[in-house]
Amino acid sequence: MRLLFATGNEDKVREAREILEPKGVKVEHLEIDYPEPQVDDLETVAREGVRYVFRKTGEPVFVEDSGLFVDALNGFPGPYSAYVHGTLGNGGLLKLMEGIRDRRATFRSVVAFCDGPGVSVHVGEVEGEIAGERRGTAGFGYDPVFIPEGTGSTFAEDPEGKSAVSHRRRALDSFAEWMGPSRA
Ligand code: ITT
Repeated sequence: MRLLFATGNEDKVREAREILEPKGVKVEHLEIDYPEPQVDDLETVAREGVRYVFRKTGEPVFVEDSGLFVDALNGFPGPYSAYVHGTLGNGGLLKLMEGIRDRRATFRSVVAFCDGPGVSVHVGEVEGEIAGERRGTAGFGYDPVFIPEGTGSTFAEDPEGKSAVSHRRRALDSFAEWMGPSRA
């Protein structure tokens, strides 16, 4: 089965392919900008985004909205993660965390799929902490500063580990399971 993935982020497409193609789902990148309402939950952004894209294409399509929620910052940057990464970057996040001992954070991914009137939503999360400094060169975005629980390595130092436990892996596994062998 072939599915469109509407995103402006090539790295997300690469990871979605690694996760879905072994399950028989061919992921095709649809580069399209969809309006992202400035609301504070990822699910609304993903639901509205996928409806917008489905209206345009008429083809089965999914989008994914993700965010990094830092406990000590009351969940910031959360739904504003893309903006914050683009403006402050990882250096800015580390600066905000200076002197903070509680470094717990959660990466969350919301995948929304539409192939008709309804939208199905699948959520994945991974808990971890914000590193003291940038480490590693793989991946993208916040990967050099996020250490998943139970390992000492950032996502950027351990891309295989990332692929096994990431928020995107968990959301897409749940999506693939929902699709089942008959759809996939
Ligand atoms: P879309 O076009 O799909 O929206 P985007 O890059 O704007 O692509 P998001 O709004 O979902 O995506 O991104 C939230 C931010 O979190 C953005 O800065 C990403 O780089 C970052 N991010 C998302 N997933 C990540 C991951 O697996 N590792 C590191 N950073 C990630």
